[in-house]
Amino acid sequence: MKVEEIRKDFPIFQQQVNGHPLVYLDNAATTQRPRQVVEAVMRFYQDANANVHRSVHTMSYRATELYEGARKKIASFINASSWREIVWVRGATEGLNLLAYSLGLYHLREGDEIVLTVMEHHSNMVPWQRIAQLKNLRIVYAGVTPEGRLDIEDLKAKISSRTRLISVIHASNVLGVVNPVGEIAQLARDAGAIFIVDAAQSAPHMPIDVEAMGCDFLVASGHKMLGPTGIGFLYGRRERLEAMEPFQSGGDMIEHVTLEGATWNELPWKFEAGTPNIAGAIGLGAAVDYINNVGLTDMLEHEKELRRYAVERIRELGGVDIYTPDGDDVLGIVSFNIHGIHPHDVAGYLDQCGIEVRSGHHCTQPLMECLRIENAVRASFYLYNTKEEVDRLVEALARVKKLFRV
Ligand code: C6P
Repeated sequence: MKVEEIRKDFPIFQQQVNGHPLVYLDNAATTQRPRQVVEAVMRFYQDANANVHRSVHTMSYRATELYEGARKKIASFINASSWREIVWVRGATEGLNLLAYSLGLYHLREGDEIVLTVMEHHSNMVPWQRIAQLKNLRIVYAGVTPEGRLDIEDLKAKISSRTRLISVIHASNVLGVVNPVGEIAQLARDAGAIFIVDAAQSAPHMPIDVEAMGCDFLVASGHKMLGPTGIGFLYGRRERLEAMEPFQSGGDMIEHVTLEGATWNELPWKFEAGTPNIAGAIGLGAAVDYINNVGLTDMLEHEKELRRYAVERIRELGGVDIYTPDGDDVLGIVSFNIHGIHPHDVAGYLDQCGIEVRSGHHCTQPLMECLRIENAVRASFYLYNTKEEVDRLVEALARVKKLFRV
């Protein structure tokens, strides 16, 4: 991959932070945007701005074409069988809330069980907990193995005749491990359960094929894959979406309204109430074009190589706990702690060196509890990162160890 060429598309890397060239290693939180994405959003506002679906004028047709065109790009990006299976949402969080409420309120009954894992992001835990309270459902959690992988045997043991739904993180935002979703899809089918995949951390980094995976639903966030904030997508198998009630209600999601009630629009608009994030969807379409041009397979190899290199060099420092397991099933994420230094102090020092990483619980407090920690430092890589940047990270870590005398 021509990383130096790629970096030229990202104006943000031309700046200095705290007197140093910016090293951006917080890509699991949000990625940077190439100028192609920024320009697509700008072009929409400058040349084609209007509301979608509502008006018969030329500008509205133009906006609608761009907006719906972006949806088709997402459908092909994840190999959905139809663009009608792609619902625009604000991000993975809204996608999971949509599912928790639309499925939970109408399709789950008292005593039904939901299987999650302890490595879920809070977004795939808290909405289910709230629905479980409302509807008297039971949530059971599959654990992680000591080396930091999903305990698949435990997951199998947690599936029972009462299991109605299984929802699983595809790639952990802390451990970087990719879960065997194909195998879990088969377990869900055997149990007659709905299967949901949280692809917030996988869709930006590895090819996704929802047909081959066999999931019923999948969610992802645009801002973690070079796209704008406030836009993401929910994939849903057509017959599942057809059978579901809407989440939010208002304009555009209806077919006909009387004073007594309403009927619903066709898919996918049944789930898109109100004026959507038109510019965001168009920007995400441009982001997908950019990723396709570079090639996800090459990106994945590059990011895994950076992770391998970073783990090796961080390990050499000594006095470090690394939570990310080794293996080819691990994406470009390294989570660690330096003995005797609080992760926020590490991240604060790195920031002084122009190096941006995340520290904290990463919205995975139950996973942190399993790891017997409260917080960790996390470096997460993307296509524009380099080995030289990893070197700068490791050199700064060595300095912070000296500074704290550990
Ligand atoms: N993780 C991180 O730093 P939103 O905020 O809706 O775009 O994505 C939520 C979400 C859902 N699932 C997973 C696996 C995630 O990693 C995230 C977001 C960020 O790890 C922010 S907490």
